[in-house]
Amino acid sequence: MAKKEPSKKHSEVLENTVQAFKNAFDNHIHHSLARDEHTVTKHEKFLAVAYAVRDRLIDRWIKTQETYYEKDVKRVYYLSLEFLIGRTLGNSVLNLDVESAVEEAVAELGMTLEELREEEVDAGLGNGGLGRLAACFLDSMATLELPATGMGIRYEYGMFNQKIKDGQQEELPDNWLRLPNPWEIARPANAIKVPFGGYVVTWTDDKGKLRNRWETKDYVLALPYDTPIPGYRNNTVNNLRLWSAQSADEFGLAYFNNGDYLAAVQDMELSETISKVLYPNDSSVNGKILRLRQQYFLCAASLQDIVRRFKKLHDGEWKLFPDKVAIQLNDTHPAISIAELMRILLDDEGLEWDEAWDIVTRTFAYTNHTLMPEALEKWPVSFFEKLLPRHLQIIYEINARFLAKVSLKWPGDTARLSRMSLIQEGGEKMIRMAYLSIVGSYAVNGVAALHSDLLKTSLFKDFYEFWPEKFNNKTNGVTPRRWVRKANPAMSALVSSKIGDNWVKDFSEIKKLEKFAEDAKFRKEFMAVKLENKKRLAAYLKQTQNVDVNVNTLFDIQVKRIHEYKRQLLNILHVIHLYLQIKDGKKVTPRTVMIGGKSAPGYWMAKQIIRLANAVGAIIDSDPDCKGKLQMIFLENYRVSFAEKIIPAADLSEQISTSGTEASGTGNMKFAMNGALTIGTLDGANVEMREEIGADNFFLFGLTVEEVQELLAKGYRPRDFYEKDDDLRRVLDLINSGFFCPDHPETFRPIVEKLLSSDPFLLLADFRSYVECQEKVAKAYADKDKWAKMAILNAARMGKFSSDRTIEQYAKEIWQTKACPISIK
Ligand code: OX2
Repeated sequence: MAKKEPSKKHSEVLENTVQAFKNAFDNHIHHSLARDEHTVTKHEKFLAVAYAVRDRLIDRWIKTQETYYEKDVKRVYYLSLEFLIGRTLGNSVLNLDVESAVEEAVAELGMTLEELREEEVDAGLGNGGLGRLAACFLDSMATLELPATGMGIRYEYGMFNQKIKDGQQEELPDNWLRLPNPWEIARPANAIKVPFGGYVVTWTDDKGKLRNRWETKDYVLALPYDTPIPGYRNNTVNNLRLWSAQSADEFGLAYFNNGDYLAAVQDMELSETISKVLYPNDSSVNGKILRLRQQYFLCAASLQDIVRRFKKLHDGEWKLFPDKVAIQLNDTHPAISIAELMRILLDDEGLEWDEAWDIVTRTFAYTNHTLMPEALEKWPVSFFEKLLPRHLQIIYEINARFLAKVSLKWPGDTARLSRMSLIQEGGEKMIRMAYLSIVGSYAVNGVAALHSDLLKTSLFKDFYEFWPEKFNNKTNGVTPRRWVRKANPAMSALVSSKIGDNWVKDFSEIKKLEKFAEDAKFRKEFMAVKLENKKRLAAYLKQTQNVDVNVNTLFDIQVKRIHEYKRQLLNILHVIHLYLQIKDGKKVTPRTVMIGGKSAPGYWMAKQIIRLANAVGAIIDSDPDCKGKLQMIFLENYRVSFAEKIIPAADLSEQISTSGTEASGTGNMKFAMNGALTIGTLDGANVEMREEIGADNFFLFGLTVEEVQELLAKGYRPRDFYEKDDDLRRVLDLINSGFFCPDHPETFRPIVEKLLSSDPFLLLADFRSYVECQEKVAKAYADKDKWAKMAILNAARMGKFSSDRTIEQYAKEIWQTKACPISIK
């Protein structure tokens, strides 16, 4: 018998030459996709390229995970119900530094990389800012070589696709996994059992101590799917672990044994619905029990996984846990983790309460993303009784101990006790998830300076008085790799030709561009790039929505979720005002106003706003007087890959929320980085952007937070503004007259009625200031050269808003984690 070859450890990494990529495409077309050159489809070519790139990621991924393990580093786990990744191919190719090799090799397939990129479907596992922030953070954590893992849910259906039919939003399911997802690797061997329901058993251990145990027969399996997350031009490849729900074997077995086959299969389906669909609500809660199941499913699977990894190196050394693990809660959605870790430490590991609580409160940190009351999660106690009885006990105990401490500090202050209780009494008893998050975490942060201050003075005032040291700010950021380098290749090339390309890694270097604002030739080049980007968007709009836009007009863009507080309606009121100006024969600066974004399916008013935008757009379109002067377009199905085309083409970015309502905003940052000027209020991160960019290069309008609060306190009467402002009155009267919907003239009356009666977001109070500010914008745009200067200064002064800066602060000030460089040799 032939002697067995000694097994070779697979440690060599694949080559990145053009030839190596060509061979890899060939190989994947044949062996992974079972196609030949005659039968391979465009999409399969994309898959072959993606597999070839993935192979290279995997080499580094394995090495990264090995190194973390060998060095026994402190790890960060970023827990989030949403990761809005978008497409991956372009980003991976960029970060791996194989752009030119892949580009050249792809030519062999008769395609360009750009064409192939269009084949990829977005991974739309998030609603908006919160989910996209998580995706930017993954990119930054890998780029900064931090030992970090993202954990979330692998929804079978992501954010719905928006169709505009007869001017109204329709939702279509996003069946993104119908086509194979080349980036993920299933790990069924690492599946985890997640219990639900059942009851709590109290028992006595051999030392005579009373202990608790959660018992149930109801389990769901959590299957991990891993996606590699490469850093920018280092060897780090971190992991994004998404859990998919599958029925646990034993679950259906009883039925199978009883011979009721169909009932068994039905029950299996029930458990699999947990990861079926993303709840499409941004900044508002959904009180459905399935959503609570999703949340616990993520928490239970993630915590078991985290604990298992810790025990591999440190079994029994529980005191070490906070030195090896930091868990960041992306809003309160994964807050049950706090109770889950307590349950594991108390019931499974046998720790005492004080020991366990000390570990928990040195492990978790919580990020708050909103002040909006409708987004503050509260779960009925009855849901917990049904689904998570042991966690309910634990939360009661946490609450009792916490309130005892509060009452020591403020004896007899019962009002404060009931305000601060984790349990809201009066009416149906509810668990306040934000309070659980604060009590169970060692750090609590807001996402922009203003927002973090408002947390301390309003929403969490009592908690701030009790634990001032827990509260801190981490101003959001976005990754310059995706949002400048990838989305805007032409501007990136121009910038790099002047200041080198290290800004992609160290975005503070973008400041070097400032001096070129004074260079007339550069200004021309910069605006030529903008024009190219506008043409690229125009071509895409023609192809997808069959609309013609004039690229020589001011591109005035507002893209984000549709929400009353974001005030798309104020934007529309201004457009109607411009329309009336044109009808009066006044001269206007030619503009193309674009509004895009999804409404939550059940949010009636947001849907009316979409409808109004489309109706006004259609009237303007049909009016020859407006030709070449004014156009309004609703951008259908706004999503990450669309944003990458829209944002580089903008001249003006609309960031017009009522002061005090938008926690940060991140779209605002993406626009400014790409050389758009902002018209905005002093809200969220706009405040800090304006500080950096300079007041002269920012179009500010509207009431400040203090003025808003004052106006509301003295009794806001929107009708007063209507009565004293002729332009405003004309606009509202025109809507009310049915002009924009002649067949059903009553359609938009509820919008006007709400504005005149309550107007909770103060559109009427800010209208005059907004219109005047827009006049300044129009004037400024007429002076092309001056505008170019301002645009360059905007791009050049956005260094602070890289998510690398944000993540550096999280790592240093919250997580206490350090970079762990990876060597592939
Ligand atoms: C969003 C906030 O509305 C937005 O202001 C912020 O920029 C983003 O989170 C990232 O921090 N759901 N989405 C948000 O908050 C919640 C809750």
